[in-house]
Amino acid sequence: MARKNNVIVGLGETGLSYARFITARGDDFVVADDNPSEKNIEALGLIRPGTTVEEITVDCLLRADEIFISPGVPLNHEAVSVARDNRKILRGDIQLFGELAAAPVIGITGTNGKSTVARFVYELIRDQGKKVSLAGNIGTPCLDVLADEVDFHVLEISSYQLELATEMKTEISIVLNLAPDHMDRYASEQEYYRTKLGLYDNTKRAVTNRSMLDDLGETASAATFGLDSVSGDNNFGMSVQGDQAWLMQGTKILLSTDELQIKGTHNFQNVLAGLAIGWLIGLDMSAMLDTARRFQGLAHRSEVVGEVDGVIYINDSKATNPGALVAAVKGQSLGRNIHLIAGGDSKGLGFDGLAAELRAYLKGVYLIGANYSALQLEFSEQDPVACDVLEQAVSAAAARASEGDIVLLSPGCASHDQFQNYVDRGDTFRRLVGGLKP
Ligand code: UMA
Ligand code: ADP
Repeated sequence: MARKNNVIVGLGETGLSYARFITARGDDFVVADDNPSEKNIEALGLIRPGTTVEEITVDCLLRADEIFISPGVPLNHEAVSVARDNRKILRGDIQLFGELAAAPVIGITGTNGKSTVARFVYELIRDQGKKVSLAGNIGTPCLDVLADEVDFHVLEISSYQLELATEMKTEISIVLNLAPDHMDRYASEQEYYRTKLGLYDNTKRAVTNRSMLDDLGETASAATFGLDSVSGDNNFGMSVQGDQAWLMQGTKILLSTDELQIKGTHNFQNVLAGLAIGWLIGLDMSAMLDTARRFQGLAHRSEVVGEVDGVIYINDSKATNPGALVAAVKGQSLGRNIHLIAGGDSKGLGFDGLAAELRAYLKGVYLIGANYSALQLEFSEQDPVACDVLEQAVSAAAARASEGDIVLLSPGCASHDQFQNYVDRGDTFRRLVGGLKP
């Protein structure tokens, strides 16, 4: 029988995982990438010495029997579109994983909070002595954990990955929230939302956000979470009285939010979402609450990186869309004034309404990055300080902030215009804060 002609499209982390996966199957492959990095060409050489990388062309893809696509390569890429029109088989790693995984899969998507919830669910399961993997958009490509012998796989799944995972089977699926993002990839917000909601199509048990019920159509909820409190053990929520708030399961108090290390209403929602998943898979509630009390969250998400002269500096570099920025500002304020550093690559998103929504929280606005003129217009009432680079923004905010204020980096934009990625942007902020003199 003739060998299949497998083509891997995109030589990033996913492309390398495809190369390992296909090699382990004993098959051959060709790799195509428009702009491969030296580092990844070297990594590929370790998987299969002597492999060369072609450009992604129509010719290369039409020769393929199966095409393994990386999530960052849009399906309307010229050559990929032609391959689709010619009915070539397009594979995505998440769909493949769903077909082959031996253990139940917990799939986590949504616009914001995916990594935080995925990590939290991983810790909930791990802390109860069970074996669990954590992979997907959070960093480790899912095919790299396929062979792990675990009780559960926790997968963070992006909308890009969901495009080719339309029949992805999961034990539990959650769509945390929906807000505009990635308008450089989707024709409309509706198209982006539909892609995300597709994760519910083939799940055994859906965990849903009570504020999204209008979006859910026929999806039946096995458990829900939200900021109100609703009776029923499968409904996780909150009860607020004055300054005090409690996480609830139905009408039972689980814990006070003061007991948590992670702060902000958005993070309380993330904890509730994780507890709902843990409860559905039968984890012990009291042990889950201990994990919740210990949970530190992830770096670059509302992370306190310093205090200088009574001013607290918070790194929320992972806020790459306006919805995340709003959640971070509201979640962090706790009655303090905020000096917000924002801006970067807007990914085609608009900022309308941001200033009005955040007016009550902001004492200063400092703008960086490619799309700062749109932000400048939006925040014109707050008299924003235009800064070329992050260094200027940190010095300007430090000069104007007084004791008790917060300086928050929550860009609401992607970082690629000035940084390698959000980690580079957050690390730069941390370093600049470290250099401030008391
Ligand atoms: N490439 C092309 N042509 C294109 C686009 C890309 O040839 O038109 C090539 C690039 O030259 C590069 C390669 O594709 O060599 C990169 O592939 P990729 O963008 O799919 O990136 P990976 O390294 O495979 O990482 C991907 C996810 N990246 C994206 O979806 C953009 C990672 O999420 C994920 O951690 C990883 O798979 C493992 O699952 C990152 C991300 O930014 C963190 N995700 C977006 C987000 O969170 O907003 C969706
Ligand atoms: P994702 O993986 O979806 O990008 P993260 O957990 O990495 O999500 O958090 C990214 C940013 O999103 C945070 O820095 C914060 O600004 C914001 N955020 C986190 N959780 C939520 C939430 N539940 N709702 C809205 N915004 C959130």
